[in-house]
Amino acid sequence: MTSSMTRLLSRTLMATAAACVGCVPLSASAQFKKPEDAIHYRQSVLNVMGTHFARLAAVAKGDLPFDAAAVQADAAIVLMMSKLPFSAFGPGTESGGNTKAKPDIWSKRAVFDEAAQKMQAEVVKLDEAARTGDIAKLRPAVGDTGKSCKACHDDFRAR
Ligand code: ASC
Repeated sequence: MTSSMTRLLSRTLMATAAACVGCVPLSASAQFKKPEDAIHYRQSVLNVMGTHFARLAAVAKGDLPFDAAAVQADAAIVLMMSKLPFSAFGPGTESGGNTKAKPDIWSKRAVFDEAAQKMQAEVVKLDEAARTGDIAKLRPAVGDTGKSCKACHDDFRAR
């Protein structure tokens, strides 16, 4: 192979790898062998999202010092995680593991999807606010995001 062919091939591979970053949520939908695997996956993602969101909430409350870089990193993780859980609420994953998911998720799917999209939209704004480096912008975005978490939990998660 000539060196120009090698360069072209490596560029093509890099472009393919970059494009695949965006297909993670899609590919995730087909990869569960058992309902328990989907349940474990969505609980794990939501746990990581909640852990990093809780740090932002603590900063917003003044319980943790404002560190712009840490805030941006936490928000970026929340943003990525926010895209992942919903492909793991597929048909047949109502039960199996240790789930608190209510049957309404599957019987009122449009309402659940709307709540999910509301949270995802708030998280996009949260990430934008975090990237301003301005705690005055972070605070209301944390409040709005927290409300969207709570709304879905109130309706769709058993106590
Ligand atoms: C969190 C977390 C949630 C939300 C919710 C906001 O930190 O784990 O589920 O905030 O409690 O009301």
